[in-house]
Amino acid sequence: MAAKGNYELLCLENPLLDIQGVGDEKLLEKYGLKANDAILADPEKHMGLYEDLMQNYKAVLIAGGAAQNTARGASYILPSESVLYIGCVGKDKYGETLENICKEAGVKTEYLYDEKTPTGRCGVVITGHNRSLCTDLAAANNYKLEHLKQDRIWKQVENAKVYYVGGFHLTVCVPAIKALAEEAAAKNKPFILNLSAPFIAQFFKDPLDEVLPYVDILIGNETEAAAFAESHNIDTKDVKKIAEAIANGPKKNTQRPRTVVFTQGTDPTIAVTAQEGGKVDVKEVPVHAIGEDKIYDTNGAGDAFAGGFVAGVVKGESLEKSIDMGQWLAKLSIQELGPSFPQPKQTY
Ligand code: 26A
Repeated sequence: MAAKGNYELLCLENPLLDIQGVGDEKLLEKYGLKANDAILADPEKHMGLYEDLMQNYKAVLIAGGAAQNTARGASYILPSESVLYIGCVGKDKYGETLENICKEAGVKTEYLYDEKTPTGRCGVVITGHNRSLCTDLAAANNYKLEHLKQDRIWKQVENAKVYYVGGFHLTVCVPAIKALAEEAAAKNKPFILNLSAPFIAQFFKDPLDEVLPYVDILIGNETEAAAFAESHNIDTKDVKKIAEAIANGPKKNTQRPRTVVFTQGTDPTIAVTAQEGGKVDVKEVPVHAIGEDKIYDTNGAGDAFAGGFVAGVVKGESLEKSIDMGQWLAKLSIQELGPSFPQPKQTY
C-alpha cells in the first residue's frame, strides 16, 4: 500500500517550462507546425517562436515537461511524499520556478543543475482543442547517468517501487533509462514507459527498441501507436492489433506480462496484456466525457492520464481501475490552464 514518505514512484524525463499561447493557423504556418503534434525545435527554424508567443499571443509561463506533469498528476492522487522526479534544469529563475511548482504539488525533485545552459522550454500553440508542442530542450538535454548513480540518488532509486519514464527522454539519456530499467527487472518492480510522441517511434526507433524489452507497461495514444506500427513494420492500422504485437514482444523480466495501454481521444482506452502461449487479454475502458464547452485546453491531457494511471499502479489497483483513474485525472486537467489540476483537491 502507498504510504506517506515512501517515495514509491520515481519519474525521469525532461523538466520544461511551457510558454503557452492561443495561436492561429498563421502562427502554425509561420513555423511549419502541425496543429496537434510534439517536436524538437529546429535551431534554424523555431527559435523565434518563444518570443513571438510572448509578444504577440499573450503567452503564459507554466510548468511543463511531460513526465514532470505526470509526476504532479500522480502526486495529486497519492499520499504526500510519494513521488520523486529526476531531470536536468539550468541554474536559473525558471529552474527554481519548476522546483517550487513541484514542491507545491508534493513532488520531490532531484534535479541535476547545468551551470551553463538555461532551463528547457516548450512553445505551446493552442488552436481550438489542439495543441502543438515545440521544445527547445536546452539544459534538459544534458541529463547524465553519473547524476543518477551518485550514492545519495541511487539509494532513492533502489527505494522506489514503480518507475515511470517519459519516452521523450529517449532523445536525451538512454543509459539513465536503462539503469532504471535494469533495476526494475532485477527486483521485479514495474517499469512504465510512455511513447510520448509519434517522432519517438519514427526517429528514435533504435533507443526505443533497446529499452522496450524492459517495459512492463507501455502507454501511448492512437497516433503514437500508428507511428510505432509504421516504423516497426507492423502491417495494420488496428490499434488493438498493434498493442497485441507490442505486448507479445521480447521481455527481460519474465515474471511480469507486458501490458500496452493506448488512449484514443474520446474513444475508449484499450489495454492489451500478454498471456501464456502468445494469447492476449483485451480490455476497453470508456473515457470520462465532458461537454466541449468545458474544455479549457488539452495541453497535458495525456500526461494527466498517465499520472492517474500510474497512481493506480502504485496503489496496487486493477488495470481497469488504474485506467479509469487516468481518465478521471485527464478530465480534470483539460478543464484547467495547461498541465494542471484543480484546487482545492478533488478526490477520485
Ligand atoms: C523532448 N521533447 C520534445 C519533450 C517535450 C515535452 N516534455 C519532454 N520532452 N515536448 C513537449 N513536452 C511537454 O509535453 C507536455 C504536454 O504533454 C510539454 O512541456 C507539455 O507540458
